[in-house]
Amino acid sequence: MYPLSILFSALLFLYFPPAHALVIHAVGVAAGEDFSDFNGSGFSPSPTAGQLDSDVWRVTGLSDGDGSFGGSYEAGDFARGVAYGAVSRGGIWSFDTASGSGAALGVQPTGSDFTPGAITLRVMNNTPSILTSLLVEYDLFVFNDQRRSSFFNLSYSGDDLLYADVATALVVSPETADNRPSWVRSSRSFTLTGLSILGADPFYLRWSGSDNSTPGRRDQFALDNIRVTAFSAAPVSVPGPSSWFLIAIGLVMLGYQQRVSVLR
Ligand SMILES: [Ca+2]
Ligand SMILES: [Ca+2]
Ligand SMILES: [Ca+2]
Repeated sequence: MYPLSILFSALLFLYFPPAHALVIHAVGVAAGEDFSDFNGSGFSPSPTAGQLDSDVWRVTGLSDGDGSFGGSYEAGDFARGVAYGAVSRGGIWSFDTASGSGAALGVQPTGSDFTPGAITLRVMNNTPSILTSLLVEYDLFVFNDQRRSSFFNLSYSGDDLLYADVATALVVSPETADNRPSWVRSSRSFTLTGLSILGADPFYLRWSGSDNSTPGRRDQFALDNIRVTAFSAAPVSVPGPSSWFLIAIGLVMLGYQQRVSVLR
């Protein structure tokens, strides 16, 4: 059945150009985001300099509301601006994790912001291939300047409804605040397997966070250098016995219907 699926995907791809997303243009070639232009001025479907594309990025769980794909969120919690890291206002920041050269997509959780919350990245398969695995790489930065511990996790979904956790991606910030806080980077790399992403289909990566302990104010987190590389292992095959059986049933049903309509 694979050749038919590939043909169908290719037709979809030709007739429905993919929506805005982090676009995977070719198998084996990384698509990415390094936030180098992001200055914390919010999200828009037609982003101006310094904003992120809301067709690609969605933030939920802020006291100013939940973002949605394609919406405009250019003030308040969604647009906190640029800072080094030691902030207290809750929301989305451009954190300079490398003292002058490291804009990253950051969050300051508070009691009403990002507790819990999620940052979702929409990825689009713009290849004619069925993608069967994704290599997801990113840097996660933690600024442990407060005495509460928070967690940051990764999950993924094909329909933006049911998400599967990447259990090994869980990061928990230390409870005891650092004496001289600075950004601590961990480079993460995960291969998601068993996928079946057709051409022109979206796929979702979601970073979620919330409290891990109480009490106290909350540490800051930031995402950077995101890379998504897709692979396709779709074998070329002929229909198997069960498929032939279904096709035969279909032909019999078709014949029966035609016979019934002739008799009428
Ligand atoms: Ca960056
Ligand atoms: Ca808020
Ligand atoms: Ca802490």
